[in-house]
Amino acid sequence: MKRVITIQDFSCLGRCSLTAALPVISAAGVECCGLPTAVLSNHTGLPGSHIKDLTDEIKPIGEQLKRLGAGFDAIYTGYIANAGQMEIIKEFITEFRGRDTVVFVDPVMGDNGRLYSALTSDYPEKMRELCAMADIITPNITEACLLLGRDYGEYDTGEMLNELMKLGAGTVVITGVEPKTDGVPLTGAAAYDGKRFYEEYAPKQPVLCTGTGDLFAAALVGATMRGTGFERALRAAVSFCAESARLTAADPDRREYGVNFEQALSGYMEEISKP
Ligand code: PXL
Repeated sequence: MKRVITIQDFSCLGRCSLTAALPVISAAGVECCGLPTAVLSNHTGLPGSHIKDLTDEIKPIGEQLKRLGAGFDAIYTGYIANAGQMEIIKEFITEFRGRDTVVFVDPVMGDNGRLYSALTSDYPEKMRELCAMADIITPNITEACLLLGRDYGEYDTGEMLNELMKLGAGTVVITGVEPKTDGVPLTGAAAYDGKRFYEEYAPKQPVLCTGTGDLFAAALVGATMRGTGFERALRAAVSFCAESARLTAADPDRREYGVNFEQALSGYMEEISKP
Protein backbone atom coordinates (compact mmCIF):
# COMPACT_ATOMS: atom_id res chain seq x y z
CA MET A 1 0.00 0.00 0.00
CA LYS A 2 1.24 3.48 -0.77
CA ARG A 3 1.97 5.74 2.19
CA VAL A 4 1.45 9.50 2.18
CA ILE A 5 2.47 11.97 4.87
CA THR A 6 0.47 15.15 4.90
CA ILE A 7 1.74 18.24 6.69
CA GLN A 8 -0.96 20.73 7.63
CA ASP A 9 -2.95 21.95 10.62
CA PHE A 10 -5.49 20.11 12.72
CA SER A 11 -8.58 22.27 13.13
CA CYS A 12 -10.92 20.79 15.74
CA LEU A 13 -14.06 22.34 14.28
CA GLY A 14 -14.63 23.09 10.60
CA ARG A 15 -13.57 20.32 8.24
CA CYS A 16 -10.36 21.36 6.51
CA SER A 17 -6.68 20.40 6.39
CA LEU A 18 -6.05 17.14 8.30
CA THR A 19 -9.71 16.46 9.04
CA ALA A 20 -10.33 16.49 5.28
CA ALA A 21 -7.10 14.80 4.15
CA LEU A 22 -7.13 11.82 6.52
CA PRO A 23 -10.59 10.44 5.65
CA VAL A 24 -10.33 11.16 1.92
CA ILE A 25 -6.86 9.67 1.39
CA SER A 26 -7.80 6.65 3.52
CA ALA A 27 -10.96 6.19 1.43
CA ALA A 28 -8.73 6.15 -1.66
CA GLY A 29 -7.07 3.05 -0.21
CA VAL A 30 -3.83 4.84 0.58
CA GLU A 31 -2.22 5.02 4.04
CA CYS A 32 -2.27 8.58 5.33
CA CYS A 33 0.07 9.82 8.06
CA GLY A 34 -0.53 13.32 9.46
CA LEU A 35 2.04 15.80 10.71
CA PRO A 36 0.21 18.75 12.29
CA THR A 37 1.69 22.23 11.80
CA ALA A 38 -0.65 23.71 14.39
CA VAL A 39 -3.73 22.81 16.39
CA LEU A 40 -6.60 25.26 16.10
CA SER A 41 -9.92 25.25 17.90
CA ASN A 42 -11.49 26.00 14.49
CA HIS A 43 -10.50 27.19 11.02
CA THR A 44 -9.74 30.89 10.77
CA GLY A 45 -12.80 31.65 8.65
CA LEU A 46 -14.89 31.53 11.84
CA PRO A 47 -14.81 34.44 14.31
CA GLY A 48 -11.76 34.01 16.57
CA SER A 49 -9.71 30.90 17.18
CA HIS A 50 -7.39 29.42 19.78
CA ILE A 51 -4.13 28.42 18.08
CA LYS A 52 -1.25 26.29 19.33
CA ASP A 53 1.61 26.65 16.88
CA LEU A 54 3.67 23.45 16.50
CA THR A 55 6.67 24.86 14.60
CA ASP A 56 9.13 23.54 17.19
CA GLU A 57 7.69 20.02 17.06
CA ILE A 58 8.08 19.36 13.32
CA LYS A 59 11.83 18.78 13.32
CA PRO A 60 11.92 16.36 16.30
CA ILE A 61 8.96 14.46 14.85
CA GLY A 62 10.85 14.14 11.55
CA GLU A 63 13.99 12.98 13.38
CA GLN A 64 12.06 10.26 15.21
CA LEU A 65 10.37 9.13 11.96
CA LYS A 66 13.85 8.91 10.43
CA ARG A 67 15.09 6.80 13.37
CA LEU A 68 12.17 4.45 12.73
CA GLY A 69 13.26 4.20 9.10
CA ALA A 70 9.87 5.44 7.87
CA GLY A 71 9.57 6.27 4.20
CA PHE A 72 6.79 7.96 2.25
CA ASP A 73 5.62 7.52 -1.32
CA ALA A 74 4.24 11.05 -1.23
CA ILE A 75 4.63 14.19 0.86
CA TYR A 76 1.64 16.50 0.71
CA THR A 77 1.73 19.95 2.31
CA GLY A 78 -1.31 22.13 3.01
CA TYR A 79 -1.92 25.01 5.42
CA ILE A 80 1.37 25.97 7.03
CA ALA A 81 0.86 28.13 10.09
CA ASN A 82 3.62 30.71 9.47
CA ALA A 83 6.40 31.63 7.05
CA GLY A 84 9.13 30.38 9.46
CA GLN A 85 7.61 26.91 9.44
CA MET A 86 8.09 26.77 5.70
CA GLU A 87 11.88 26.42 6.08
CA ILE A 88 11.51 23.44 8.42
CA ILE A 89 9.05 21.80 6.04
CA LYS A 90 11.43 22.34 3.11
CA GLU A 91 14.13 20.53 5.14
CA PHE A 92 11.66 17.72 5.90
CA ILE A 93 10.99 17.29 2.17
CA THR A 94 14.70 17.24 1.35
CA GLU A 95 15.30 14.69 4.11
CA PHE A 96 12.47 12.32 3.18
CA ARG A 97 12.33 12.71 -0.58
CA GLY A 98 13.40 9.58 -2.43
CA ARG A 99 13.80 9.04 -6.15
CA ASP A 100 10.09 8.14 -6.58
CA THR A 101 8.52 10.32 -3.89
CA VAL A 102 5.75 12.53 -5.24
CA VAL A 103 5.67 15.98 -3.62
CA PHE A 104 2.28 17.73 -3.63
CA VAL A 105 2.20 21.33 -2.47
CA ASP A 106 -1.20 22.89 -1.96
CA PRO A 107 -0.14 26.53 -1.47
CA VAL A 108 -2.95 27.29 0.97
CA MET A 109 -2.87 31.07 1.51
CA GLY A 110 -6.22 32.62 0.77
CA ASP A 111 -9.52 32.78 -1.01
CA ASN A 112 -11.82 35.32 -2.65
CA GLY A 113 -8.88 37.59 -3.43
CA ARG A 114 -7.57 37.81 0.14
CA LEU A 115 -4.73 36.30 2.15
CA TYR A 116 -6.06 34.30 5.15
CA SER A 117 -6.26 36.47 8.25
CA ALA A 118 -3.65 34.53 10.28
CA LEU A 119 -0.93 34.83 7.58
CA THR A 120 1.64 37.60 7.08
CA SER A 121 2.54 39.49 3.89
CA ASP A 122 5.93 37.67 3.49
CA TYR A 123 4.10 34.36 3.22
CA PRO A 124 3.54 34.25 -0.60
CA GLU A 125 7.26 34.77 -1.24
CA LYS A 126 8.16 31.79 0.96
CA MET A 127 5.41 29.71 -0.62
CA ARG A 128 6.92 30.35 -4.06
CA GLU A 129 10.09 28.58 -2.85
CA LEU A 130 8.12 25.61 -1.56
CA CYS A 131 6.25 25.35 -4.88
CA ALA A 132 9.60 25.11 -6.68
CA MET A 133 10.21 21.80 -4.84
CA ALA A 134 6.89 20.26 -5.87
CA ASP A 135 5.88 17.72 -8.47
CA ILE A 136 2.29 19.00 -8.36
CA ILE A 137 0.91 22.30 -7.02
CA THR A 138 -2.80 23.08 -6.60
CA PRO A 139 -3.40 26.82 -6.06
CA ASN A 140 -6.86 28.36 -6.31
CA ILE A 141 -7.20 31.59 -8.32
CA THR A 142 -6.43 33.79 -5.29
CA GLU A 143 -3.32 31.75 -4.48
CA ALA A 144 -2.24 31.75 -8.13
CA CYS A 145 -2.43 35.58 -8.09
CA LEU A 146 -0.50 35.75 -4.79
CA LEU A 147 2.19 33.42 -6.18
CA LEU A 148 2.49 35.52 -9.33
CA GLY A 149 2.40 38.83 -7.43
CA ARG A 150 -0.72 39.93 -9.32
CA ASP A 151 -3.89 41.70 -8.33
CA TYR A 152 -6.92 39.46 -8.07
CA GLY A 153 -9.30 39.93 -10.98
CA GLU A 154 -9.81 38.81 -14.56
CA TYR A 155 -7.57 35.95 -15.58
CA ASP A 156 -6.61 33.90 -18.60
CA THR A 157 -6.34 30.30 -17.36
CA GLY A 158 -3.85 29.13 -20.01
CA GLU A 159 -1.56 32.10 -19.49
CA MET A 160 -1.72 31.69 -15.70
CA LEU A 161 -0.84 27.99 -15.95
CA ASN A 162 2.14 28.85 -18.13
CA GLU A 163 3.39 31.50 -15.71
CA LEU A 164 2.94 29.23 -12.68
CA MET A 165 4.95 26.48 -14.41
CA LYS A 166 7.90 28.88 -14.32
CA LEU A 167 7.93 28.58 -10.50
CA GLY A 168 9.45 25.13 -11.06
CA ALA A 169 6.75 22.56 -10.23
CA GLY A 170 6.25 19.63 -12.62
CA THR A 171 2.47 20.00 -12.94
CA VAL A 172 0.25 22.96 -12.09
CA VAL A 173 -3.43 22.55 -11.23
CA ILE A 174 -5.53 25.70 -10.74
CA THR A 175 -8.76 25.19 -8.81
CA GLY A 176 -11.91 27.28 -8.70
CA VAL A 177 -11.63 28.04 -12.42
CA GLU A 178 -14.92 29.34 -13.79
CA PRO A 179 -15.08 29.08 -17.57
CA LYS A 180 -17.33 31.52 -19.43
CA THR A 181 -20.58 29.78 -20.39
CA ASP A 182 -23.96 30.90 -21.70
CA GLY A 183 -25.75 28.24 -19.70
CA VAL A 184 -25.31 26.72 -16.25
CA PRO A 185 -22.37 28.34 -14.36
CA LEU A 186 -19.47 25.92 -14.00
CA THR A 187 -16.49 25.60 -11.71
CA GLY A 188 -13.59 23.16 -11.67
CA ALA A 189 -9.91 22.77 -12.32
CA ALA A 190 -7.48 23.36 -15.16
CA ALA A 191 -4.01 21.82 -15.31
CA TYR A 192 -0.82 21.85 -17.32
CA ASP A 193 2.06 19.39 -17.09
CA GLY A 194 4.35 21.05 -19.62
CA LYS A 195 2.93 18.91 -22.43
CA ARG A 196 -0.86 18.83 -22.11
CA PHE A 197 -3.63 21.03 -20.81
CA TYR A 198 -6.47 19.42 -18.85
CA GLU A 199 -9.84 20.88 -17.85
CA GLU A 200 -12.60 19.39 -15.70
CA TYR A 201 -15.73 21.29 -14.71
CA ALA A 202 -19.01 20.65 -12.91
CA PRO A 203 -22.05 22.85 -12.16
CA LYS A 204 -21.23 25.58 -9.65
CA GLN A 205 -23.19 25.45 -6.37
CA PRO A 206 -24.39 28.56 -4.53
CA VAL A 207 -22.03 27.95 -1.57
CA LEU A 208 -18.59 29.25 -0.71
CA CYS A 209 -17.00 26.94 1.81
CA THR A 210 -13.74 26.92 3.72
CA GLY A 211 -11.98 23.64 3.09
CA THR A 212 -13.12 23.00 -0.49
CA GLY A 213 -9.57 23.40 -1.80
CA ASP A 214 -8.24 21.07 0.93
CA LEU A 215 -10.80 18.47 -0.06
CA PHE A 216 -9.87 18.80 -3.73
CA ALA A 217 -6.14 18.42 -3.03
CA ALA A 218 -6.74 15.42 -0.76
CA ALA A 219 -8.91 13.74 -3.42
CA LEU A 220 -6.26 14.38 -6.08
CA VAL A 221 -3.47 13.06 -3.85
CA GLY A 222 -5.51 9.98 -2.88
CA ALA A 223 -6.50 9.08 -6.44
CA THR A 224 -3.05 9.77 -7.89
CA MET A 225 -1.31 7.68 -5.25
CA ARG A 226 -3.82 4.90 -5.69
CA GLY A 227 -2.60 4.73 -9.27
CA THR A 228 -5.58 6.30 -11.03
CA GLY A 229 -4.02 8.21 -13.94
CA PHE A 230 -3.71 12.00 -13.60
CA GLU A 231 -6.61 12.85 -15.93
CA ARG A 232 -9.02 10.52 -14.14
CA ALA A 233 -7.75 11.64 -10.73
CA LEU A 234 -8.47 15.25 -11.72
CA ARG A 235 -11.98 14.31 -12.90
CA ALA A 236 -12.66 12.35 -9.69
CA ALA A 237 -11.46 15.24 -7.50
CA VAL A 238 -13.67 17.75 -9.36
CA SER A 239 -16.78 15.55 -9.20
CA PHE A 240 -16.17 14.71 -5.53
CA CYS A 241 -15.95 18.42 -4.66
CA ALA A 242 -19.00 19.21 -6.81
CA GLU A 243 -21.09 16.51 -5.10
CA SER A 244 -19.86 17.61 -1.66
CA ALA A 245 -20.77 21.24 -2.49
CA ARG A 246 -24.22 20.09 -3.68
CA LEU A 247 -24.78 18.22 -0.40
CA THR A 248 -23.60 21.29 1.55
CA ALA A 249 -25.98 23.60 -0.36
CA ALA A 250 -28.86 21.18 0.29
CA ASP A 251 -28.18 20.94 4.05
CA PRO A 252 -30.76 23.01 5.98
CA ASP A 253 -28.44 22.94 9.04
CA ARG A 254 -25.51 24.25 7.07
CA ARG A 255 -22.91 26.13 9.10
CA GLU A 256 -19.49 27.49 8.28
CA TYR A 257 -18.08 24.14 9.36
CA GLY A 258 -16.56 23.11 6.05
CA VAL A 259 -17.95 21.06 3.20
CA ASN A 260 -20.32 18.12 3.77
CA PHE A 261 -18.13 15.58 2.05
CA GLU A 262 -18.89 12.47 4.09
CA GLN A 263 -21.80 11.28 2.00
CA ALA A 264 -19.88 11.87 -1.23
CA LEU A 265 -17.03 9.56 -0.22
CA SER A 266 -18.67 6.39 -1.55
CA GLY A 267 -19.11 7.97 -5.00
CA TYR A 268 -15.46 9.07 -5.00
CA MET A 269 -14.32 5.57 -4.03
CA GLU A 270 -16.46 4.04 -6.75
CA GLU A 271 -15.15 6.44 -9.38
CA ILE A 272 -11.48 5.82 -8.64
CA SER A 273 -11.93 2.04 -8.39
CA LYS A 274 -13.26 1.67 -11.94
CA PRO A 275 -10.80 -0.34 -14.05
O1 PXL B 1 -9.06 25.53 4.11
C1 PXL B 1 -7.92 26.23 4.31
C2 PXL B 1 -7.60 26.41 5.75
C3 PXL B 1 -6.83 25.48 6.39
N1 PXL B 1 -6.50 25.58 7.69
C4 PXL B 1 -6.93 26.63 8.41
C5 PXL B 1 -7.72 27.61 7.84
C6 PXL B 1 -8.06 27.50 6.47
C7 PXL B 1 -8.89 28.52 5.86
O2 PXL B 1 -9.42 29.39 6.43
O3 PXL B 1 -8.14 28.61 8.58
C8 PXL B 1 -6.56 26.72 9.84
